[in-house]
Order: sequence, then C-alpha cells, then structure tokens
Amino acid sequence: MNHLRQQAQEILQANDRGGFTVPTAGLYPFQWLWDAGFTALGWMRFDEQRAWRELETLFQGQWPNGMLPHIVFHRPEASYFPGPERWGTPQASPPTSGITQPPVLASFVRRMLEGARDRALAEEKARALYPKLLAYHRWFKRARDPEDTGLMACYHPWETGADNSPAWDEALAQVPVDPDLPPYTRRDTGHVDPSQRPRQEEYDRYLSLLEVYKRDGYDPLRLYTQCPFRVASLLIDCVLHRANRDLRALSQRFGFGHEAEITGWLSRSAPAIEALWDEQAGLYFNRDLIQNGPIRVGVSASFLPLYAGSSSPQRAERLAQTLRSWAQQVRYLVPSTDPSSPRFEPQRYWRGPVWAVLNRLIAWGLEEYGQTELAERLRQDTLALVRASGFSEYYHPRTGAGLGGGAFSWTAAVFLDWAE
Ligand code: 9WN
Repeated sequence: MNHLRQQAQEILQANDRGGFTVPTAGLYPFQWLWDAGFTALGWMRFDEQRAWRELETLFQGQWPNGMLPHIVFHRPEASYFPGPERWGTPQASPPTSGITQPPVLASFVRRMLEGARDRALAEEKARALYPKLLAYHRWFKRARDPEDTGLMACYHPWETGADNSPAWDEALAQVPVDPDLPPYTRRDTGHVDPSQRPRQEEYDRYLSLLEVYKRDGYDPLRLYTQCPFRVASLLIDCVLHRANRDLRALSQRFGFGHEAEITGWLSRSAPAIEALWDEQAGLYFNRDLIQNGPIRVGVSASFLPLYAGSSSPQRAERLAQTLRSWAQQVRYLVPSTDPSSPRFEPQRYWRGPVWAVLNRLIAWGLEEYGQTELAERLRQDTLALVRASGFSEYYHPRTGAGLGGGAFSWTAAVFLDWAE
C-alpha cells in the first residue's frame, strides 16, 4: 500500500499549479469547487499548509454576492471548453464560471480542523475561512431558496456535480437548444473516449443554458422563475444540509454567534429532504422543480441523506437493504445509477461508473448510522479499484476498469484520506 500512497502524493504534487490543484492535466486544467475540497483532505495527509492554501485560493473566485463558482480560471488554458469567454460572467479577476457545485467545504474545513496536527495553524485558517463560508451559505438560501422551501434550485446539470446522470434526462430535454448557439468545439472528447462522456445533444443543451444566464445577466432571482432547467438535487441539498450542521459547529466553537440563523435553515432542509423519500423504491429521488414531481431513477446520490443525517434509523436500514440489492448486480459499489435501471450504462460517466468521492460521502453516512459493514465494503471496493486500475476519474462497476481521465486528484486524495 505504501507505494500507492507515494503515487497518490505524487499525483497531487504533479497536478499542483502553485496554490491550486487541477483535477487532471489536459481534461480539467483549472480549479473546481468540490474537487478542491476533496483534494485539500488529501493534502492534509502530508502537507497541512498546502491543504489550507487550496481552499484559500479557491475563495479568490468568490463573487461579491457570496456565490462560490464551480470553476475558477486562475490562468488561461485552451485544453478545456467552455472557458471564461464563453461563460461571460461579471467576475473578472480571477475569471470564473457562473454556477456553483456541491458545497462540501464547511464540512471538510471542520474535518481538517479536527484532524490537524498543527492545531494553531488550523485554528487560524478555519477561523479566517468561516466568514466566507457563511457568505456562501447565505447566498444559497437567498438566491436559490427565496421561498424558503428547504430545497435549493439548481440551474445546470454541472451544478449537481453529476453532469449526465439519467436523473436529469427529462428536465434537460425540456431545455430548448438555442437556435443562435454560437458554434463550438468540444475538448473533452479529445482527451477521453466519447463513449465515456456525455452525448452531443446533452452538450448542446449545457451550452444553451449558458446563453440563458448571459441574457438574464446572471440574476439569480430571475433565473429562479425563468431558467428552463430547475431541479432539486440530492447532491446539493444533502451536502448543504451537512455543511450547515458543520458550519453551525464552527460558529459555536469560534463564538461567531450564528447558530440560531443556521438552525433555522436546518429546520427547513431536514423535512424537505425527507419528503424526497420513496417508500416503494426504498430510496430518495431528486425532484424536478418545473414539473413539480419526483424524478424516479435511483442514483448514487439517492443514499446521501445518510451523509446529511436527516434519515430516521428505519429509513437508513431500508437504504442499506437497497444498497445490498445493488451489490448483487455489480462487482464494485456504488454504481452511479441503479444497475437495474434501463438507463444504466456502466462505462458512461455519471450513468453507471463508480466514483471514489461518492463512495467516501456515502460511507461517512453509513458509519454514522452504525452500518459499519457496508461502510467498510465501500472502502474496500474503492481501494481495490485503485489497486487494480490506478487513480482514475471513475471506474467500471463490473470489470473495475479505469475510465475517464487518469492521474486524477480527487481519487488520489480520497485514497490518501481513506487507506490505512
Ligand atoms: C464540468 C472536475 C469536474 C467534477 C464534476 C465532473 C466533471 C466537468 C466537465 O469534472 O465535470 O464541471 O466538464 O465534465 O462531472 O463532478 O467536479 O473533476
């Protein structure tokens, strides 16, 4: 295992661009929001100073309204599309995208603080990050849940982190392809076999949504009623619920005094997440906010209410049963789509492959509900995939083959954080 730890460290070092870590060279040459969170957990295992720096650099891209964008374009790079010109956001220095991603950061800051060897450094850094985290979470509540429903409106599959998940098929199909869509060349399929990436018709709609944002001046409240793609995503809502619990703990620890405000948010999000439960399916479903109905396809995020901590012990037990039934159909947990779904595609990105980061989040949840055997199974499966196929972006749940980009930062980071 030691040589793999060594290799994982070397991947983070090789992907380090001076204060930020690219997810992988070529395919993703900038800093991504939730990748930065996981990557910081990895850096913590061998260079704490550098770990904190990852997050500080990410926050250089925070918007004045508190939004934290999903990509920060620290310096120009032609190997990725769409870059800053296509996003055309008001944010110039550094330029950024105009949407967010699963807000793992407050939880990871708390975790980094609690696990730090250099306590004084961790106290100083976490205290300094706190106001920025609070501004980000306040933005979520204000911009994405103005009616106080407890669920956040997401405006793009990219925001959910699980871009081409079959959960978004119908909602995305409702997005009209812009008849004046400026021509573009995809870069992703130059780096990765197209059979492992989203389809062209999805990309046309991903890009059409950018034209809507630009026309609407990136006004979040206008998008709240006008955006042709609006979903409540378990990845955003469960991660945010958990992050708010951790933000509240940080507020208390440092004496910032925001506990009542955050408790108010939590009291709305917990029942709203639980209302996504489907008794017959034995899991949670995402929700289409335009059709106003559940999206009935099981995905790996369907287990995340365990990570949020909103499930009852009965529902947690039922989720564990559902996960065991998935395990009968694949060799490695957790496939990103229910393997019995007709939409399951074991090699295509978020339509079937296993992602180490989802395994990590789900396992945290399982542990907290006392499902230690299943949590350990997820850990062992993740380590086995790395041993068999290296540090890939994602893996085939039946063969264990490595898919997507290679020498991948968050996979290396999860390994460093999770291997003994
Ligand atoms: C768009 C960087 C990111 C991850 C996402 C993953 C993928 C980007 C893309 O790569 O998305 O954000 O262009 O495919 O889906 O979760 O953060 O690793």
